[in-house]
Amino acid sequence: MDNFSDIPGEIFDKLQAANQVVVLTGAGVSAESGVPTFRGSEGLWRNFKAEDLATLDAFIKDPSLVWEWYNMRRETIAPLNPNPGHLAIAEMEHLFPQFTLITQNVDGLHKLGGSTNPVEMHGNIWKTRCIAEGTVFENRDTPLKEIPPHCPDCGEMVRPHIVWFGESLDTIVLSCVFDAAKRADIFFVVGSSSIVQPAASLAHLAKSNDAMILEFNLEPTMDSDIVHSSVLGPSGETLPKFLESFKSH
Ligand code: BJW
Repeated sequence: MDNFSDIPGEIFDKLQAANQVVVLTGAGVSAESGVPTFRGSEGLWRNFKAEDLATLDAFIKDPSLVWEWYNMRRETIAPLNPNPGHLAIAEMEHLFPQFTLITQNVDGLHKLGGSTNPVEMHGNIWKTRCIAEGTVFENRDTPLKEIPPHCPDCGEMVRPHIVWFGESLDTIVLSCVFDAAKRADIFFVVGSSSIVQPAASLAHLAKSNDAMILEFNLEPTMDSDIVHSSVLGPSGETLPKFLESFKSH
């Protein structure tokens, strides 16, 4: 569906009555800001194999190579700004009694866009973690002063504070996102291919607890068969329009 007059009034009615609204975002929400997505023809992994760079094994084998890749991405992201999709999501926080923003993105653009407490499931590219003590530090150096960087406390190497393939997510984060999905009345999935677990299971969990699922994406995804409504188009355009239609409903 790409025409807002086609959205059944029932969806806006349910949204109006909703207590708990949850938004799950993926790389697509930041695409219009200039952050490359992971998959697809313009995706980051068109030229790199994920297992060469986004795993602990890759980091142990060649920390400098992995840090070079992150350094390059940090330099790409640093000058970028939130787009109208991020701003619409930040506004949603004020429209519903309970609102949870869950993001798979590591770019930090939701916070820059005004969202107060995004749950960053996969970590944050502006944070590093000491491989010896696990201490997390903010590091905004672009470019990095040294590759690989070292811990300001103990001098050991640090790694990106990011969840790589095969790694478990933080248990507090996991219980927070599963709990939010279970309690959701309305669950939005914005700009995610819905391929990567456990994030991809959240909409299914919400649906099995009777939530209405709304998807915003350029194209149909793995979730499209379980959604109540799929809004096709760039989320920087479709989300603000959807919100305006909702507010005037
Ligand atoms: C737009 C748009 C616009 C574009 N507007 N839309 C069960 C079965 C098989 C495998 C597994 C399984 N459970 C776990 C796994 C393993 C793995 C996994 O899911 N693999 C899949 C590939 C199958 N998961 C894990 O390893 C996770 N850990 C875990 O589960 O631990 C327990 C365990 C371990 C091992 C085995 C079993 C259990 C950890 C996952 C960590 C994910 N990390 C990454 C990379 C971090 C590196 C980094 O960023 O530096 O996080 S993967 C990468 O994908 C990144 C993203 O957050 C994540 C999701 O991608 P996303 O956001 O959906 O982006 P894209 O590019 O895929 O899609 C973009 C979408 O936007 C597209 O649909 C476009 O159409 C759309 N779009 N422009 C609107 N303008």
